[in-house]
Amino acid sequence: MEKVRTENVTVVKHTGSHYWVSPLPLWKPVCCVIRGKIRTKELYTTNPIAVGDLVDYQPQTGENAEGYGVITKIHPRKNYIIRKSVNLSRQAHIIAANIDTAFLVFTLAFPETMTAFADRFLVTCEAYRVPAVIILNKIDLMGSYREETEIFKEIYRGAGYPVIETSAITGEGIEGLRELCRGKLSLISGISGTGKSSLINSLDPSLNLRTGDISDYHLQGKHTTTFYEIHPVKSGGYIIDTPGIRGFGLIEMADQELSHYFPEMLRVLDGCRFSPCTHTHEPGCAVKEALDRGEISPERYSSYLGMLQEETKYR
Ligand SMILES: Nc1nc2c(ncn2[C@@H]2O[C@H](COP(=O)(O)OP(=O)(O)OP(=O)(O)O)[C@@H](O)[C@H]2O)c(=O)[nH]1
Ligand SMILES: [Mg+2]
Ligand SMILES: [Zn+2]
Repeated sequence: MEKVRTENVTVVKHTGSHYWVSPLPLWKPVCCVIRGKIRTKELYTTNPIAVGDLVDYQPQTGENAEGYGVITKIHPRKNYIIRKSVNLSRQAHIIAANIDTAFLVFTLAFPETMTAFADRFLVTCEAYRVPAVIILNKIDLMGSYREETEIFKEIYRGAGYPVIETSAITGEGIEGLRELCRGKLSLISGISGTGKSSLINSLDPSLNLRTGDISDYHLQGKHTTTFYEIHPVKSGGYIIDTPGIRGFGLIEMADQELSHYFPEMLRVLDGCRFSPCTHTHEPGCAVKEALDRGEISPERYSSYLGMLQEETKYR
């Protein structure tokens, strides 16, 4: 039998205590567990290992052991996306590691999914140097939200983020998405029911991922996708499908640091008279001047203020 690589393999699926790992591009998942202590720098995370992580494992030997292994080492991460749970434990959860692009899926047909969530997610992407792309999905339903759609696009393109529009139903925008995914490991994230799994199915129908029934989404806690899992896409690239997230808690960061994760603020903040500047009450603040000139959107600025307050409150 041909020997399959056991070092530097990618974690392709995470379910509770099990991690499926596979050498890429060869697709041959092996089911692994962690035994003993795995050294990671992050403290207080609910998961020491996440999809996208590169690990070494020891294949199990003996009867019926084929296809099983024990993870022995985790390699340093290029980047990762982490969120704090919004409940009292404030425990952190690593969503995925070593990703090239983070897609954030929105749909204005569910107006609740708007900017506060987007901005928290985007700040985390900036803090961990993950390029983010916003997807406005279900544009086939956007007829009655045309104005909101235009405003939304203006805010995020103005902040410096690509915004693409798609429909998993009509296929609009799917070719563009396909090009962005080719040759990359992409994360697809967003609240439940925005169409993440449907979009991946549009890219590669042979994956046949389970998608939700729209009428169920009014029930609280409904999540169709329940695992973090990497899927190889036929036209090239790998996509991580994720369960919908309801709230996105920011990891602690210093007040002075936060504005560095708003690209439109980072562009101008060297011009602030005071350094560090919180861009709230300080005179000669270049961020507030840019806000007055309309170069920074009031929505994004007020999101920034909200995060500042929240961070202070939890400290
Ligand atoms: N009209 C329309 N419906 C869509 C589109 N994309 C997805 N849907 C529908 O939205 C519902 C939810 O789609 P899913 O792909 O399961 O959503 P999800 O984001 O993966 O949801 P979770 O796995 O729970 O996080 C399904 O009924 C889809 O058919 C779209 O572009 N247009
Ligand atoms: Mg899904
Ligand atoms: Zn300032």
